[in-house]
Amino acid sequence: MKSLGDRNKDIIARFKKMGEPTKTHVIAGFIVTLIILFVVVFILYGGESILPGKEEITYTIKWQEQYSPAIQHSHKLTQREPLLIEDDIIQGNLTFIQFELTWEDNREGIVRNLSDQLTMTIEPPPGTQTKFHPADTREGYTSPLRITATLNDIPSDIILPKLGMDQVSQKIKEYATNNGKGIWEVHLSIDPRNLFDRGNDICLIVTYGYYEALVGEEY
Ligand SMILES: [Ca+2]
Ligand SMILES: [Ca+2]
Repeated sequence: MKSLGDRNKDIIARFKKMGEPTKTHVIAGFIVTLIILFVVVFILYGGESILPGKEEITYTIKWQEQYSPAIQHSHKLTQREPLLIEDDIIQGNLTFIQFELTWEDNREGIVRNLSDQLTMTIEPPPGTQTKFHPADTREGYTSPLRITATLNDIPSDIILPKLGMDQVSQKIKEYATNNGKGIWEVHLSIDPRNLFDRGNDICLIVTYGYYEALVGEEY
């Protein structure tokens, strides 16, 4: 009986004796077998051990400011009946909210400072951290009257190397804020300032901005 070493020597000796075309066939067959083996391993193990893993993805979070469609309120405002307009803002991550009051005096006085005088006062939802520009109470003779409340700053972009999508979602939640969310009250009153003028038609336009996360990935 031949030993394993002797058998290997026989195989090598036979390979040496082969003609060149036969040698090429043997090598080609060996390469094809290797490729088939590789494909089988890839299918069996889902390629996870061969391709870059999830942990090698770098996620980036960029924040983009979006703007709401205008909310419009049209009303008749009289001296006898001041108005209270309420807007329930359900959007989170607010950057600002703006109130713009416009009107055209139906009985304009000859003297400019006898035109209708309108007063707008804004009451934010309880506990809101905000700054008003120019102020939360605003009086004026000329249209429009505009008050802007600034709310939350847009966060800086974030780079998250080697983290899963779950942790990215968690990070986005950490930057979410409800500051400014809720019912905003707008108190309106008018002084027509001439005898036969009872008040005026007014239009209040409310708009707000908010930030949203844009997630990108790099390998
Ligand atoms: Ca008027
Ligand atoms: Ca008037």
